[in-house]
Amino acid sequence: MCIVDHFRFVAVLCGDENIELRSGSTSTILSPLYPSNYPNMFTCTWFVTSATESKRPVVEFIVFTTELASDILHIGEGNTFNTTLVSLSGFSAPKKVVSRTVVLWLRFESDQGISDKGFNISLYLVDSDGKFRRAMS
Ligand SMILES: [Ca+2]
Repeated sequence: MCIVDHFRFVAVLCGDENIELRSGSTSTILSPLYPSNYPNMFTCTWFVTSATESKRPVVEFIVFTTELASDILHIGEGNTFNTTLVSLSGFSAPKKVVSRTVVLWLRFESDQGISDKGFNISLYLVDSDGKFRRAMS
């Protein structure tokens, strides 16, 4: 979500967003200002929760492109930022990340300088098998 006013000042609203997924439904996460380049010095967080105890959130990457090693998307499990599953930058996103728990979080942090398009991510639920998977295809 973004707001552009008459003075070409751009305020980006993102972060502290909670997404509850239900079985059979999908949701989308876009980097701020997508498909334009994301802003510098920016942090966005999302918590994705499965509404069904037996199912786990899946993050599927449609587009991922950020400044390598500088603008990083962290994905982890649980209600805090303690458990990180993957930290992604550049073009090296896996196809999917499957959570082991009902809550998955994403945190994107951009530094100053070079920006890029960012990401377009699809979210949905799968049956739980208790394993973290990082599918490459
Ligand atoms: Ca950057």
